[in-house]
Amino acid sequence: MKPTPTLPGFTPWPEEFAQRYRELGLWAGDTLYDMLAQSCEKFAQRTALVCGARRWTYAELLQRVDAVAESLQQRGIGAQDRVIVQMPNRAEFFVLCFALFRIDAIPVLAMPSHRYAEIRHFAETSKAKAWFLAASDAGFDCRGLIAQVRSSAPHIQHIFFLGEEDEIAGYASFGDLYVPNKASGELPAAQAVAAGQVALLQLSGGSTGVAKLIPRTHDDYLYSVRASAEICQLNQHSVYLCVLPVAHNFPLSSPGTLGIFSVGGCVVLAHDASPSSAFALIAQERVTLTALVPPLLQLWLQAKAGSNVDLSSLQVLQVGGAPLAMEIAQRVHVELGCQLQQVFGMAEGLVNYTRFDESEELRLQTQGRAISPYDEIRVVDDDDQDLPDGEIGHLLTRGPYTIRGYYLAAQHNLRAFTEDGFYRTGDLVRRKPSGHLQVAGRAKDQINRGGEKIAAQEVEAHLLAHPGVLDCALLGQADSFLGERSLAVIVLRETGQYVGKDLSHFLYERGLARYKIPDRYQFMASLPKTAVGKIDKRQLQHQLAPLTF
Ligand code: AMP
Ligand code: DBH
Repeated sequence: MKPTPTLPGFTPWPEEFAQRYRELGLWAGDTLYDMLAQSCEKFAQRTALVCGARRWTYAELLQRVDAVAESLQQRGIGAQDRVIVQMPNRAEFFVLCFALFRIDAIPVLAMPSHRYAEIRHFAETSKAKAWFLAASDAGFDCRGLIAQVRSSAPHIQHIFFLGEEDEIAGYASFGDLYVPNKASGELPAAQAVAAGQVALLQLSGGSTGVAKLIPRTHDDYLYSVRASAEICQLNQHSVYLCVLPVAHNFPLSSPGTLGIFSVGGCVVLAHDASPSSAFALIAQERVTLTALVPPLLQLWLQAKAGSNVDLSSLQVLQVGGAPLAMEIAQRVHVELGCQLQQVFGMAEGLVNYTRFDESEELRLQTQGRAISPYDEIRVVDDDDQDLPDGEIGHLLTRGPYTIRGYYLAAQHNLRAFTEDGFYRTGDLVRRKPSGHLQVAGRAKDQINRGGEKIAAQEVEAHLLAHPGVLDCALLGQADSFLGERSLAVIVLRETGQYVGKDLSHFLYERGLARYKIPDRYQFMASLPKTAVGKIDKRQLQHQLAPLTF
């Protein structure tokens, strides 16, 4: 009998649910490493991964994974240790993650865009033992960042860089991991890792304070990946282009790169998100499937017009992460020559897809239906009373791959989940009798900036730390390209003392990721308040309504 989940701070499913999911065969008892190893048995010589000039077969990928697993183990990284993985779209991301799965260590999936404020928080919450990052990301020099994180997170014993020429004195480079530093180490049998254990910590977009960590087990994550691969009809001939940041839940698991690995297909990594790079890779590698957020889709449509690039291999274009306008959805088939699949998902679990055989109306006008017949969906009013189909309400969900609690967040979990374990998504939806959902808005205090989620409270807390700021509120404002941009409404202690640029610079200096820095500022004498003295954002939005970008 394998051990039951042991990571403190992880909320397991109640035993009766876990047992049911196992009996139904949804939780198959394999780890994410087992999945890769199984594909390697069947498809050893097929290409698993294309990254720049590098092309690795499944056998070559697995061999690197095992070498790195051994190296990590010899450096003292082991069962349930947390490791911050902040990697760009490079092959090493997979080598590292599968190696960590192999030794039962837990990647904390940070984004390359994250800076001191975020990394410090992940490090402190997870008590990570190691941190992997790219030495320079788009001109950003990480030396200062490392020094800051080092001093606030002494438990980080290892820092590894990815890069060719970007060795930094005193730190190890990723390449060193291919060479085990001692001869002795033997890996424990892969079967020693229990599939019920936490496999990875995903990030939530957050709606309060700071991003919460999302514990996903091998069993639940792999179920969502395999079921997604089936819905998307993937097979060993599928070629997936990964344009979005590789660690994000959408390109990782819906069905994404892991879905491709589960069927013996090929993952092609785009090193940048520009349409020209993506188009060249699609033509060259005969890509069949990719996933975008709505603003990227708009850039693709623009770039495709008037270009004679060959996208004929592309069968399916998935779009998700943020609301997609009907007018744009309609253009996919006509202008790009492939089928649109809408994906409405969340790193906490539930993922919805439109299916290929559904009517055009469903495919263009809904965000799909849940992966699993065992996903439980409720649409409720403000008092948690169920609403009839067709009415807009709060989406609550529970199921075989939706978490029962954020990691180490007991207080927050009381609000984010119902007593009987439904996750309060914060999304407002309308359900059709067929089970299809239409996203109609959101109740959470979050801004969805082209798929990148910003918790208003997090940015407000940083703004309030500025000595000149008396009061503030971060709002989303409609934007035809990003869907929403952020607007900071500021009350200064002394009128005219600071301008937006000063505040942006302040946030930047505090190490806030760039996408969270407000797009624009509005200065006011005071903010409208509710009866209990909270900022009345609805009223504020109303007052500012005539403003456009
Ligand atoms: P996160 O919790 O950070 O993983 O973000 C998930 C959230 O992104 C969902 O709860 C929605 O608010 C939003 N989202 C994801 N996909 C879509 C979509 N297709 N349409 C509208 N909103 C979406
Ligand atoms: O936005 C998301 O987080 C998201 C979108 C589509 C997601 O997590 C997913 C699919 O799995």
